[in-house]
Amino acid sequence: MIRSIVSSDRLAGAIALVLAATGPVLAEPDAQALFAEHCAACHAENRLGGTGPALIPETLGRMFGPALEKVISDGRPATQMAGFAETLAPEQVAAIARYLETPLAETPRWSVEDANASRDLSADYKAAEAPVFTADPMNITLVVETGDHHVSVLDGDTFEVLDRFATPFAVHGGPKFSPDGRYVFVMSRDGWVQKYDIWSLQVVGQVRAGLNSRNIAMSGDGKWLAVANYLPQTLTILATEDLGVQKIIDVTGSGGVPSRVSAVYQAPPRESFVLALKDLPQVWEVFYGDNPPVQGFAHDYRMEPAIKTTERFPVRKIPVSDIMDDFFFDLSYTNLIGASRDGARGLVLDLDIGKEVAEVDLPGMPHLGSGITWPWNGTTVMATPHLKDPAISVIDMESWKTVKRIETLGPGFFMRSHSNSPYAWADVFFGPNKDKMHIIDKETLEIVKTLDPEPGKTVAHVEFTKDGDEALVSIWEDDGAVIVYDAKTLEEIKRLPMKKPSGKYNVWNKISFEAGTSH
Ligand code: DHE
Repeated sequence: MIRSIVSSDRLAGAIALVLAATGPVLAEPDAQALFAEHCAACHAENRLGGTGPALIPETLGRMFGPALEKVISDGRPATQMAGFAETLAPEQVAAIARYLETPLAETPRWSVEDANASRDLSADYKAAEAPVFTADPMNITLVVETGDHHVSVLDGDTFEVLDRFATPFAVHGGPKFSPDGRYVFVMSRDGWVQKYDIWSLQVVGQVRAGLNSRNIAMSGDGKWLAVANYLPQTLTILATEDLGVQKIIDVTGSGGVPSRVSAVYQAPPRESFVLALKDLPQVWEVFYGDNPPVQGFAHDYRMEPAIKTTERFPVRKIPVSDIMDDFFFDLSYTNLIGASRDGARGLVLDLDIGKEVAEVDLPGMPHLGSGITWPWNGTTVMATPHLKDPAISVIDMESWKTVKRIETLGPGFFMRSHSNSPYAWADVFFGPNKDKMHIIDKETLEIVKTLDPEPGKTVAHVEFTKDGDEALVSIWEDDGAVIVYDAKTLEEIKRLPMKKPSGKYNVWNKISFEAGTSH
């Protein structure tokens, strides 16, 4: 009896050995084990990221299927991601890709302690007493290069690259400057917030504020940075001084329903951050000032719970008739326009009284975050592109009526202008005319010129220099460029090679809340 057990054990062992030797042929690849062996050292066993980015559907964005398999096989140029084509069979690569596309079983937590433990302040950083360059610090322009995850720091007069620093993986949204323009903060989709000292041209440090984040907003006093998160469903408040986590606010409605935060916006005159929520018909306002304005606001709000003055970062919850996304604020930060969930209209919310006061006709999924304003015919107009409509809507901000719909060569993503420029620039991000850039006369509301800087290549996003004399345009390709145009003659002045340059951000235009740029 004993003999037979031993011999059957031996048999099982022999079968196991044969299976192991011929594994890829006889059995389905064990994706989890492959991940643990080849990927977890950088991306963490739980896939939430380590030195490499988080690998979960929420952070992979549009990198699915063959695109994901290609990165696993070939690696990513100019990053630490090596290719595994030599080590892994194609079916093993495919199995890992499917595993990465699978949502996590449980929503992970990210506590104040977790976030603070991730904080990494550079030991080499030494704050300079004054800018270490002769360029005008107010005319520095940053270029986010998503091709190899870097930011280039440009002298806005000579367009010389003063520095180029590595960022966390996949930066999204506009970097936010301290009110004096000295420091800038950038955020990656997997929740890392990096602080950079422009005067010293050095990275100060970074902290992981969330696991899957949307964007950041700077408080008017420069003390706090708010981070909007999808995962977990929270708002993280960081101290800008040392990147320490001050508070993580759970975003839940009545009945405990959690909501992702689509975006957080700064509202300096209100001393608040305003939150767009993805899953709740509410707009949240989080006050950071020392005296939250309870008295002035108390009469008409259906607040839940009531603001307590002793609480740090108290929350006001404003119920709205529909889920609202992608906000645009008037210059006084009293009214906000949000896109309705059906992408067909804009809702105007008066933040002072906490009520919707108008509806704006905005079919075709407006991209309000790119909206800009300018004075026109005795009123102020706001112009926004549409992600699903080849048109730009121009809205009167007093009557909230559409003044004009400007037909374009395709749906656009970004718009920009400058108070010293007679023109508004609008890209055509989607479709066959993605290589075009429209120039709109701000008075006649007509397209006066369409630029075609590099046929066949995506041309997008514009930023002006401090005085508005030049406009910088991205050739949004891996081997792309930033083209500098004379903003008056519309002639090309210079072409700077860049790796998939996306957004560009001029210090002065951002900290002075220039009307021609998004905030
Ligand atoms: Fe963005 C800004 C949301 C896809 C590049 N994008 C923003 C902002 C929001 C937003 C709310 C304003 C935040 C801020 O600057 O503080 N973006 C969204 C989406 O919901 C959307 C459609 C889907 C998503 O996957 O998140 C989306 N965005 C994209 C892209 O695919 C873009 C083109 C490439 C990328 O890098 O992901 C892109 N978004 C940008 C850029 C800005 C931005 C460059 C900053 C523009 C600026 O001038 O301030």
